[in-house]
Amino acid sequence: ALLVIFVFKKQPSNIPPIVETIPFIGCFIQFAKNPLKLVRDSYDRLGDIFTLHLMGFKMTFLVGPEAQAVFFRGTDEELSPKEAYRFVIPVFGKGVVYDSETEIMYEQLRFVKNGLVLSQLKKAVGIIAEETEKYFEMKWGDSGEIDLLYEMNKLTILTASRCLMGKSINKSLGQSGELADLYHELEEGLNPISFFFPNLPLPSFKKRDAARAKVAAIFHSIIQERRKSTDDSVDDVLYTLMNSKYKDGTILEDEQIVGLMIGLLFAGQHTSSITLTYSIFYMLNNLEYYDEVMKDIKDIVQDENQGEINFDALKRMNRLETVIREVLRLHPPLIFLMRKVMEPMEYKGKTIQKVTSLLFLHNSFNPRRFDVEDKTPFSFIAFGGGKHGCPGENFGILQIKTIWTILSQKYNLELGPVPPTDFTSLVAGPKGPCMVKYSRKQKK
Ligand code: X2N
Repeated sequence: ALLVIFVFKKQPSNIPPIVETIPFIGCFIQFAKNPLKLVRDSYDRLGDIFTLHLMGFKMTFLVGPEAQAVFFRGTDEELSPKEAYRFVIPVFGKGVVYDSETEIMYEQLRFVKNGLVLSQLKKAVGIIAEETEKYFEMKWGDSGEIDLLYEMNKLTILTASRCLMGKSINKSLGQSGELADLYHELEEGLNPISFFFPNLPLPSFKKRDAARAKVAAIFHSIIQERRKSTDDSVDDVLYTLMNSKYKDGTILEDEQIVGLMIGLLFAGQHTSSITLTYSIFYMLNNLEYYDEVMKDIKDIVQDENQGEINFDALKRMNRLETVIREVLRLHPPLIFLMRKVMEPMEYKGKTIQKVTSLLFLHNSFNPRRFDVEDKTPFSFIAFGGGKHGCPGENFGILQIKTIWTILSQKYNLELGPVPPTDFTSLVAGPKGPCMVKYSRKQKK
């Protein structure tokens, strides 16, 4: 049994707090077990704005479209993402993403967006399809049993890194997966503990720093090679970054490009592989949607495009898109988006102080909800919103659509019920292993 101590601290604000807590730790234990349940229970009791005490932090939660609007409409001066996400700096690097002046951060965001414009996405589909085809032919064969999450993670490392850095990355990834292993060690540093204690001398942090140095060396050499290369057919995200200029006319430092690459590779990999895995589980546990998706693949890809997968065909696969969005609504890989409150803000007569977060509420699986457009602002926030809205949204969805279109035409799958969520990692995904049996479909 848990010892519950009642503490009545002087509250710095007039937002209802959870009072039955252990000093300092607060309700961290319930939070660590199932953060969404704790927040949902608190929402039922206290409404759409409340404060939880966690490990010495006081976190105010904003729940639902109305409350979330405050979050997304706040300026960087009022609600700082930089201050809330400091713990990613040792992994991504100094001077990039959330560790740069607000102006510079927005310019870097613009460079990333330029690397993911429509013309680039159209090319990305071809690259993702090529890597995916190769992967299944080399690794899966005719039949077997695999951990789907693990496999999709391996595959999205390949596809995302090819789209970011072109073929130059294959050498490093090919060498007995050296980069993949290094990358894994690097990411061990991005755990929930590091969020609460960014400066704790954990053993994994030494590994993290060593791994970052090695990953950086590999990326630096790719940049150097690219500079010397006479091949002018390359134009991936790396190319865009190398040719971007800040407003003052300067270009990105190599160290900044390396940091952005590490951040983007992380962003493009875990969120996608988790969402892809959950989407597959939902489709095969709700065959009515599986059938609809497969009919679209037959009509659009096989009949109209003679089996070729391209951007326009994928764009028209609406049911697959609504399945993915519904999975994201039910299982957002990023369960909290955070800001540090720099200046107290008002919501419904309540003063918001300290850190603010927000999340999603569970419901039943119904992709058809997206058949009618919901015009409520900030009702779907798997990709965030406002000025910091995810620049990778289209890329991520395309990546999932491409991989599923190829996988589902090749194989029949056999799997169990939808797995519960593992909240012990920073990006929340299905509890593994997610064992799946596959066998090659007979060619008709
Ligand atoms: C008691 C461990 O401690 O078992 F990546 F360029 C790249 C998301 C920040 C989530 C913080 C949960 C704490 C569980 C503790 C880029 C694609 C981004 C965007 C359980 C036993 C990164 C911290 C999660 C606290 C919940 C950071 C990502 N698009 N990717 N058990 O977002 O965007 C990027 C952006 C965050 C959190 C927590 C536990 C740009 C334990 C042990 C203990 N959370 N959480 N991205 N817990 N335990 C990203 C946003 C940015």
